[in-house]
Amino acid sequence: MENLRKIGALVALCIGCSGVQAQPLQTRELADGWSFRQLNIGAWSPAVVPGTVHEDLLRNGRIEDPYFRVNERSLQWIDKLDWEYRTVFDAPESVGRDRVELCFDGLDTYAAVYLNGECVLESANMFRRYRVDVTRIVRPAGNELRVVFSSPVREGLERLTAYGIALKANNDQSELGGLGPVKIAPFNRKAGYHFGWDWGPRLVTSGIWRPVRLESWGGARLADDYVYTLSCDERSARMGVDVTLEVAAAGTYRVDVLFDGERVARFDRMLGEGRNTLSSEFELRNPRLWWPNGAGDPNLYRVEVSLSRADTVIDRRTHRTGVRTLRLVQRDDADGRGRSFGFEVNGRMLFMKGANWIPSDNLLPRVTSERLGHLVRSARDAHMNMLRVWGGGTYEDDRFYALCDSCGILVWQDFMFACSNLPGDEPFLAEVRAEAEDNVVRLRNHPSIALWCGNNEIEILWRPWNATNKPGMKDGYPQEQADVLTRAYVGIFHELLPDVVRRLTRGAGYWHSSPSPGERIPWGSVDVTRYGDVHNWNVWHKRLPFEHYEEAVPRFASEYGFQSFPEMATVATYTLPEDREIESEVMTAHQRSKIGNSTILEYMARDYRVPTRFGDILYMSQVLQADGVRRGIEAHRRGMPWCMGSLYWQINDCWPVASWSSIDCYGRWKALHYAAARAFENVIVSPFRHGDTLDLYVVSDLVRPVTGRLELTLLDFDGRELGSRTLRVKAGANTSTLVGSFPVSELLSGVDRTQCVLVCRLTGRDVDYETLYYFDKVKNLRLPSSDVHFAVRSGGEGRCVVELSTDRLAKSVAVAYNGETGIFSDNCFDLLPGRPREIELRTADAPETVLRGLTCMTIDKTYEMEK
Ligand code: BMA
Repeated sequence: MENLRKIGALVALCIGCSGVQAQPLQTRELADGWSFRQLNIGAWSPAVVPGTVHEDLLRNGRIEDPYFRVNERSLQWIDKLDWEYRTVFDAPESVGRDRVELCFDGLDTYAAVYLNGECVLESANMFRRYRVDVTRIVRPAGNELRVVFSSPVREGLERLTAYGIALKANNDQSELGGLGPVKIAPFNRKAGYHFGWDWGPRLVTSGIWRPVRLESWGGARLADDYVYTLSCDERSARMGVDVTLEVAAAGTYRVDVLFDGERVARFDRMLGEGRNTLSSEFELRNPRLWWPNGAGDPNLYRVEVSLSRADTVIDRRTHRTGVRTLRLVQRDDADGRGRSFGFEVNGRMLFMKGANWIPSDNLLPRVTSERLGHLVRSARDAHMNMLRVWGGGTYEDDRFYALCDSCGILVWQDFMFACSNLPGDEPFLAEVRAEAEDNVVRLRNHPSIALWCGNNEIEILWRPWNATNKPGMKDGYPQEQADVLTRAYVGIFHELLPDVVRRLTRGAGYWHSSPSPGERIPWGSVDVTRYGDVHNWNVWHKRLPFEHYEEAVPRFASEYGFQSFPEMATVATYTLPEDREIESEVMTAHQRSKIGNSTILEYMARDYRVPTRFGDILYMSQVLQADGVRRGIEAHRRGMPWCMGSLYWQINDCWPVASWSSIDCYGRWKALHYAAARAFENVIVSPFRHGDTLDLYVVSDLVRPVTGRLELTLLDFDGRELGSRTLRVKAGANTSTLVGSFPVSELLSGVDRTQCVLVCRLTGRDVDYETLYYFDKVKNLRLPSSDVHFAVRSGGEGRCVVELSTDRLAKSVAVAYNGETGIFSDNCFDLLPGRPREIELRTADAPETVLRGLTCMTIDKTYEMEK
């Protein structure tokens, strides 16, 4: 279908006495009529743009689903070949225009573009947008557009040879890719995870992965506008706006800037050919500030910029932005032994609650707006206010940041570098510079962007400021090569990238690496829990118990986490029944951490018991992950204001796999996501035991103190009350407060600790929160056999309400509808006798149908199997 969009409803007009032809810019999406084939070989097959070679092969029935069983292994030939795409299009609107441009929002990765046989672009960076002047070449009809992709593997190998120094990239699964030990990922400006990761397959894609279009314009066009907050409070805001025009024909132009429908700037200027930037400031009275989720509303304003010539609007840009100030605050501690690390929004320090974000598919164009929307809304619904877009993936689509803007989710934005050292030759640096400029400009209007961060884990691996080569990635390099690579590191992360952020934003924050104790602080020279941000992998990679989270509370936890398997409904999509053993070939192909299964089982044996049935192991792994990561979240929040952020690794998946995610690749919430939603509420009660003492904390992110009653009730597993006490509580605003401390023996007063639970419930003006505390590990509890009962009623259009009740304590109840667990409003919680609970299910099915399809898992059921 032809898609011709006219900017403004106007046709070409000849206005007044100026005699100037003013025509609106016209955009033609080039999404149709594409076909593809291996370069110069065989017949053309239909293709979809945006897309990738892998998707087109799949759609044409030439390969099998790469995510099914071990199919990935037999698809490694695709990245060794060259491919070509072509389409033919008409462009009558281009006739007589000053400028016609071919615009690519993303080419993955090594592409040569030919229009009517002429090479108009050669690209080598999937993260950049390209705009090519084709005025001379385009015709009114029958244009042939051809894009040739050369093998990213061959290109990577050529770059490695030219550079002459091998680079380390542990996550590059080169063996699987048929390259033996040779790592090429760091030489390409292409998503690192495409080469494999410890949660992802190796599928090295090529393709026109983002939209392509033709823009025809006369006179000038709006290249960009940047609207920013200089200062603001509830009474007024001082704003700035920079509008950049691309002028093809010198002349007089008018630019109007509308903010929330009101004109806030008008420029009437005589402009010369080339780029022109016009700047202005304006005031807003009583602005509705943009607040992160939980701190207020994420208010957005509509910005409209129009460009006119001779009274005709020839180009228009609209978007939404927010009014807010944001600072990364780092202050030296009074004792000189540390430095704070926290985010201040609109003058208020906010605790960052959230997770790390990876790309949502290996075949990126498959990530629909629905999938993105579901994930970002799931972050919001779990009371998160920050996502970290991790450096081994991609700079996300505009849609993602728009969703974050409207959900109040701040974005810690890594530049796309992760876990490898990097070349520092001029062509590479030129790509990095262009990519950084392009993405900073593309994303800087989003109020959600909180911080630009140079890279993921390269500083900690490379240790540029440490005198010796050990320990670290430098190991094995002769000194002169190590010096070259250190120079490359410093050049990119301490010069080039901060310079781009400084030049192209009004004061956006830059942090050179995550994790880092701070600018040029050698690793090992300070206690990292006192400085900067921390990736705490002592739990999991070093197998320390979950209690370690409580002992090592950092200033900002930007990564920590634990794996689980996806639920059975997800496992069923990539396995056959005979694969359903966790050590089967197929299950291990969907478990990319070499220590994955053994680590899960080791921790499971410590705190729970390892069930024998496959489905029970999947379930138990989720219960374990939820409990472990929740402990981390609560430890970080109790550590407020010393600690000001807790981002677990990781919220999403890129394919069906065992991983650290809290939502699987089909959008199903794991037990962790439900647990995170409870642990990230604005006000929580958090019990913490040390020795024979149980401390009770109230952690609050609210602006005013919390006053209320904290009821502590000891119950046995049949629901009988064994004791209770009530505390009047006053907890500080925006901090963590110890509200009570009790000897465990006093709380238990003779009751067997394996047969009771302490219900801690805080009620008050802004709060109604309940949490349960057990006095022993779950494996030691004498869990009774529970009998969970369901009742279902309609919850209005498209929803059912499921009421759960039980006769005895039901631990970690995971309700499933037609075998699916991660689709309820809440799930995987402990259910107490006499305390029914309601959860919601989005479904068009009738309540009676839903009732018939409900089942549930509980810990006691998995234990019973072993009896
Ligand atoms: C972190 C991440 C990823 C990795 C994860 C789990 O450090 O940055 O590299 O997937 O650990 O190992």
